[in-house]
Amino acid sequence: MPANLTPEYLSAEQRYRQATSPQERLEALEEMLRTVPKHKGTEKLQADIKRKIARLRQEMQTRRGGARAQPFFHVPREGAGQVVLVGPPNSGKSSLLRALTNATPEVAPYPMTTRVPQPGMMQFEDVQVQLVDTPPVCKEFDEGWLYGLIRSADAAVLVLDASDDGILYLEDTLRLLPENRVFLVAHGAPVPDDPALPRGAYKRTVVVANKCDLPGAQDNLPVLVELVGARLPAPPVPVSAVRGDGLDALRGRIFAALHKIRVYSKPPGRKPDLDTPFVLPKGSTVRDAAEVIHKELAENLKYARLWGRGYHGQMVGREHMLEDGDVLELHG
Ligand SMILES: Nc1nc2c(ncn2[C@@H]2O[C@H](COP(=O)(O)OP(=O)(O)OP(=O)(O)O)[C@@H](O)[C@H]2O)c(=O)[nH]1
Ligand SMILES: [Mg+2]
Repeated sequence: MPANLTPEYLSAEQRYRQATSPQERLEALEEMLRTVPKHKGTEKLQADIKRKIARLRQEMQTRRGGARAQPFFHVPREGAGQVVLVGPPNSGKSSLLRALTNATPEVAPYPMTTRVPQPGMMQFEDVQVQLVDTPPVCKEFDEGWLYGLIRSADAAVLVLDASDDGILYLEDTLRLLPENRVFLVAHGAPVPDDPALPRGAYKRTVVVANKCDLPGAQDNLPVLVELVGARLPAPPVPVSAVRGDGLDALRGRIFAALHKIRVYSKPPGRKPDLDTPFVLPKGSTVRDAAEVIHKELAENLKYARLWGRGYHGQMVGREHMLEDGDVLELHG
């Protein structure tokens, strides 16, 4: 037992020993983790506390759930699209939700913190994207709704811990996802259209290696890639939820994974409304946009004028394919 434990720590430890309910034990353990001096000499002790917390949370969950209770969570879509944050335990999914949105999910230095999904809205330029923090994908968290939630999302962010040299959890994650019919594909990739698979099982995915601010991360990341790189949908992009590295670029990548475009409407003779884009699937045509912008007009649309990449008000037909950022003036 390290000698320099503080009185706060010792009293938390005493409370832990005298606790009469799992909730009390959990609170005492969390207090112990907060107050234990953080240095080399206490590393084993810290790890031991974290293990106890993880195990206790697991037990409490099982007890609450019971044999018949089938928890189920569904998150209604909002904004330009729904993107799930998935990954092994403790990789920083909740921290990323905190960093990218106004949501404040619980963050803690041990695995199995998140037990229910939590959404938050991420601003990217002039659109809002819904991010959903989820429980870890690991065999300890065994609730089928998690995979249903991932399958029904529009895209995913796979959050890895760049500083973690133990990949056992990650191995589990990469095995469990396909076992539960979730197939992660690169975010620019065409989604395979296999009728044998349930709809939406392929998820365009941005892979991030979080915690790149930690000293070990730089050396560890290439090792991680060496070990599991072939099974990742894309090379991991280093980010830090805590320090903010790479987060601006990440917002753009997440929007790109949605495969959507923004189209702005310009009423004839007036200025375009550049504040509120219409968000449409990539590949949408002038006709598709008209359906959304002005349904009645869409039916007898004569022509449209376009401003955007390479266009300066030229006339385009109904089948003209639009691009992100196009400004459209509809004429009926
Ligand atoms: N240094 C550093 N620590 C981080 C970073 N992101 C998260 N952490 C820490 O990693 C631990 C786990 O973070 P969480 O956000 O709770 O991880 P999670 O993936 O949501 O964990 P579960 O809900 O248990 O699956 C906490 O101690 C965080 O403070 C980061 O970018 N840098
Ligand atoms: Mg979490």
